[in-house]
Amino acid sequence: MHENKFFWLAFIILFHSINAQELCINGSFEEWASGVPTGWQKESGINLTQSTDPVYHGSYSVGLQATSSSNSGIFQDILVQPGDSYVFKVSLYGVFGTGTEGIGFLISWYDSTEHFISSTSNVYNNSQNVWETDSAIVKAPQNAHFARLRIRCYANGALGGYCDCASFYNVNAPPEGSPPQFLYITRVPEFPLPEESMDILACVYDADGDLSACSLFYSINYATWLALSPDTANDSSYFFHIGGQSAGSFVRYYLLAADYGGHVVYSDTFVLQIGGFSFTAYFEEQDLI
Ligand SMILES: [Ca+2]
Ligand SMILES: [Ca+2]
Repeated sequence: MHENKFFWLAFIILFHSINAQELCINGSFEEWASGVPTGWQKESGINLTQSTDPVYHGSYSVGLQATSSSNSGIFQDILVQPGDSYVFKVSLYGVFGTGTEGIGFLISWYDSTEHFISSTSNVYNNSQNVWETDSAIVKAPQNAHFARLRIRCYANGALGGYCDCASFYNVNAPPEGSPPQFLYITRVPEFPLPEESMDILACVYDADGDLSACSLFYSINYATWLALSPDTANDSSYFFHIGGQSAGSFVRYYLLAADYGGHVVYSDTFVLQIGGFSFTAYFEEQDLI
């Protein structure tokens, strides 16, 4: 047990020097060995499943099923700086219930002699059968040496739910993550007739799976830009509808995609003239569509 722990602490220090921001190992639960996600340890009284549905990010999440009325789950130990503040963030998908009938997480602090210091309060899922991302900002006690990140099932003797995308970082060094990218943007019809509406389809990819929004801005005849929310969104495809315009009108539009990591990216601006002879798209940024 101790050997295992110090192996991971050493690994975390190595990992930390490569990637200075994200401190949690295998937070997306993509790597597994012997039925347990790599980097995590399993408590007694819990059955884990390497789930492919539901999944918030990547190919797998972890299902937590308590075998009794005792709260139990998985944990990972991470070295901390005493007095520093950290964010612990986990995506939860509760299936049995909410609060103490579902799943959740907390942190227990330990000193350098591995003695328990204190625990934070629990954070539970508060919705059911849908992914939610919950977070806690916590301060490491002055005598803290490591944080034990704990994700647990609170439902009694039941499958409480699934978790994915666990993240732990110092508030002064948040992970950079990856920005969303527009894979393609298409317009149907490509050349709308006067008073004929058009549909814009945008396909957006975000490597770390934390896309939060995609919206479209358009302007008719160089008037004020108007924001449009998608009519429908299906996975990473977003559909927008711009109403018909009179002959000769100039329609301009661009799209915005944002993620929970604070990234905001813009597409190029597309320009067309309704029923006109010339149709143009121009590019404001070379590295975008
Ligand atoms: Ca995952
Ligand atoms: Ca992202």
